Amino acid sequence: MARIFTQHRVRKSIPLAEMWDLNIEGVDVDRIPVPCCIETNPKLISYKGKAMLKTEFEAKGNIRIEFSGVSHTALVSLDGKLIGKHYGAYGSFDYILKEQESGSHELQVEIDNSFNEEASLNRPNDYYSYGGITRPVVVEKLDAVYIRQIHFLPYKKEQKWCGNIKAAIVNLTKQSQVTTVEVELAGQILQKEVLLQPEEEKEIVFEQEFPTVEAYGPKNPKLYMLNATIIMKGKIIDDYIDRIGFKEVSIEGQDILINGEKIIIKGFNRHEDYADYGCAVPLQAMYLDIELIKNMGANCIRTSHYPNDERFLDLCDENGILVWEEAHARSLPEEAMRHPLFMEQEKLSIYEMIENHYNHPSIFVWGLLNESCDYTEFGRQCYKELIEYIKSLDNIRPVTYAACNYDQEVCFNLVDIVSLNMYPGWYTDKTTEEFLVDAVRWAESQGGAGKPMLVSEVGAGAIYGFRDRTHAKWSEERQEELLTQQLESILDSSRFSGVIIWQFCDCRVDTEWANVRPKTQNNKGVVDCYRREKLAYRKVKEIFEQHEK
Ligand code: ADA
Repeated sequence: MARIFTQHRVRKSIPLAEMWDLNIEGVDVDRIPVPCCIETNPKLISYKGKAMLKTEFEAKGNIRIEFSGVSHTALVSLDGKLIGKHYGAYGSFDYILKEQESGSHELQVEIDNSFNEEASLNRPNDYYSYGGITRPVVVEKLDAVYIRQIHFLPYKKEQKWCGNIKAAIVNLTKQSQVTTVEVELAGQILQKEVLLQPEEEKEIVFEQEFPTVEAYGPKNPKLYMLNATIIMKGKIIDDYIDRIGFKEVSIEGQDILINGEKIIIKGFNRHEDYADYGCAVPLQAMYLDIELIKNMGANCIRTSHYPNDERFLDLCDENGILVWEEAHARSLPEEAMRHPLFMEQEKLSIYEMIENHYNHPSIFVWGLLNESCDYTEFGRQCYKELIEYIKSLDNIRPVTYAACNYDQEVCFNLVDIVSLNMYPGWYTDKTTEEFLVDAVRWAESQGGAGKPMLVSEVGAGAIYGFRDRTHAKWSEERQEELLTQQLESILDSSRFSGVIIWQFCDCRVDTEWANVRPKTQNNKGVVDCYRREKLAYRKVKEIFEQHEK
């Protein structure tokens, strides 16, 4: 996994070139960095279709190839042989290749970012479906046995912190193997002897009290390194390092609690989108985003509308920024949810999100299906099946989704937190106060009675640099004025557990949205796509800091 800390000291990564060959029929571009959106090349700025990327690396024996994100479909071949196909621009996936010949190997990835019948979650939308290997790729050398995954679950027992550690260990050989699994965490060393049958995967579970650790929270994002190793015949042959936090999220009546303390959410929706780099946001830009979001006094980010690059989640962990992470989907009508591939593709996005991001202490809620069909019996069955699937993967964190069908909603009784998107003063003349009264009525009467409520989207558009004394629509003044009214009303309401502004930064949208999106961008950012502050930036900072809790 590409992380911002060292994940392996023993397991070796095989170096990959930063520039790969690129081949698109009829296009005169033959090289590209990885990671990178193909749209970064001016000749490909609006390219939709297939592209072949290729590189070589030296290896032998067992190897693991991991892609943190390929947008949106990847056909992966090694030495001319297809090893897998993956759909989903925002999930990590990997391939294990055993007993490779020693020498140079050719890795080929055919990507496809076109809107097509096999990509149920990518449709012309109010964000852009970029193309390319948009997140890091790693190739690792594996020994006879390796650690596939570690999940860490912190919990309190009689006021003491405890941890449940699940390690998935895989025997890559055709012989049975005796190994020792060792986990070191917060000064404690846990060990178990394990017999693995040929090619067996086994889950090893440790339960342990950690009486001296500090809790993880927004004000004290205390992280601990969890170091797991596989020992065979007295030698460490594999390791897996992760960072964890001792945090519990719970719901008490209408309140969301972190470690037993009520929290008021003051957050931003953030698209992974940066000017000429598209969704392949460089780490430097992620770092800048976190610093700007912290500077405005925010304590939360919603990864609208897909799982994020894990390095960004690492930054959120380090800074105590709470994360609402959501599976990929934006505003799917019933016909899109009836797509024959929808359910399996949405479940894959959910699986990759939770399986790979489970340990991040910053994640306090899982989200899904933003503004989708939650107003018909069919839609309700989809939400129900998918929420049950989320809970089967993580039955601790609460689940929510951002709703906008108001008095038509029929799914509020499926979620732990009722979240609503609203744009008073922008899409409707209704005031924020009127909207909040209605929202509570809709929640109370449609299955959400007594549950915590969040305003998951609120905001207004502004074209960066457009200043206007009349506060005309799209001026920075108008955005500042509307956000002021919206935020003050919501944060003054005791019935809501907080607000998530739409949105942190402007982002590119598909050309089909150009009629309603000046510059073919969603301009509701408080900074533009180059992170240049609009008037609203300082106002949000002032309001969030006034409501410091
Ligand atoms: C919706 C949607 C966002 C964005 C927003 C807007 O709430 O969830 O993705 O499209 O509206 O800007 O109108």
